[in-house]
Amino acid sequence: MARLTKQSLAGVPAEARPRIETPGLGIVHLGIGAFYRAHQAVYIEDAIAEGGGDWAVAAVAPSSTTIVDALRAQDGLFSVASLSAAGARTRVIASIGTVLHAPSERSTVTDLLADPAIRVVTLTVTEKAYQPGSAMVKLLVDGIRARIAAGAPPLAVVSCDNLPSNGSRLRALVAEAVDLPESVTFPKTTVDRIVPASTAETYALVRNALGVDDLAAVETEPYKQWVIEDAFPGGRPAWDRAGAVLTDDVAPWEQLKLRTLNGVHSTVAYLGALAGYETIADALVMPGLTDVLRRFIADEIAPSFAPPPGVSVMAYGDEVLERFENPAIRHRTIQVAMDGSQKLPYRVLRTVLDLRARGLSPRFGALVVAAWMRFAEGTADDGTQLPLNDPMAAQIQARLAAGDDVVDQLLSLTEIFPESLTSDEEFRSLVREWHRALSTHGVRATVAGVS
Ligand code: CS2
Repeated sequence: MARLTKQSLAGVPAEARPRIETPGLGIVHLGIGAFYRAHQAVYIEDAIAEGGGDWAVAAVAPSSTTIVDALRAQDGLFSVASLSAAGARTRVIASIGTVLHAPSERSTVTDLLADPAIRVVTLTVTEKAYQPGSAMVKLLVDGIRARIAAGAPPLAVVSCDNLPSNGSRLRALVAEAVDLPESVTFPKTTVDRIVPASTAETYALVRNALGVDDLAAVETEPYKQWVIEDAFPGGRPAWDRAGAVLTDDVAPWEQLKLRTLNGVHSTVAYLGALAGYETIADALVMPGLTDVLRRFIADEIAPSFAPPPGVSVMAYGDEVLERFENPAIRHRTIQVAMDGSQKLPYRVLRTVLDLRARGLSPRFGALVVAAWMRFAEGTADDGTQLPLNDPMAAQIQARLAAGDDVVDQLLSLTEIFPESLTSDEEFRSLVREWHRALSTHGVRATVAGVS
């Protein structure tokens, strides 16, 4: 079967064709994973369709060559299938203008980062890349240095990863190595769309819908959201006309999303994987689980922060649970469970800390921590092995090997657990109780027995 290309596009059903002709470049993006393709790439396409402008993307892969090869063979085109019980809608996206591989084309990337035509840089590089000296930070630093040498035309550098104050965090990492001029800003954003890793089924579904093969296709849910701090000194695509929220204050949205959606996602991932469920949607049928999640949201997540004006955390939480139940999205529990050492602090431990500061008991927060510990131990309730895919896997395994008390051993990982939590005896004993229940009775009985 023919591949998706500019030429084969004529044979693709009209309603699935791109909304735009790819314009000139205006954005460099680092990290071309499935999430990027189903989220920002779509917002950019829609913003160009609504408001015009030279805002096509130079998409840079930090390591993988597979995606580079796939997109190059397709003139940068790829498709996004949004799936729900009501059916699928597939559309081809044309907002990527060129594709680069950072390790082998580094100087092309740094030249582009210095090019005045580029006015926005976006990043989806996952939590673990936000470390001093990471390849991503070095690349940005070199690019921004070159840009300063070229007269520092205005630039906005936009982190689209699930971290609190992502823009400030990225600015701090870059500022360690370079004196940042005022013409370079780091707007904060909150991104949201559930995008599982593509599988053979994704490619088959898209082949059926388009009549051509697309090896860069992604599947996702119909929902998407993007809240962006409006600080773009060199201009930006008309994202507001593409459904994004442009605001002065991203923080309440970020807390809402990280603590509710991501916090609950991780909870379902650990409990679900331990109980033997393959996907998030499958795990939600576990008797008693949605009651536990609703109580976690009502008793602990909602009181831990001030939501955006007019937003009810409970209503948002119910919408999140409905999204997780989408039967057409096969998001694997072990995919969401990966990198727990990087995710738990922002998704769950901040909620726990804020509750403790208010003198409230973090009962369900402790359950998530205990479930993560059981997951890290590597064996599901039915004896199946669970993969510990985590940049701290070696340290976690070393602690588990160092002593019999799993809770004490893992709570002593200071990169994950702040001192105020490890010295909190009430928290420790809550984690210990849940860990004992999960180890002795398993997840299903523990969840069903929550009163
Ligand atoms: C998920 C997120 O994999 C994970 O850890 O919680 O990728 C989640 O699907 C997105 O943040 C949704 O916007």
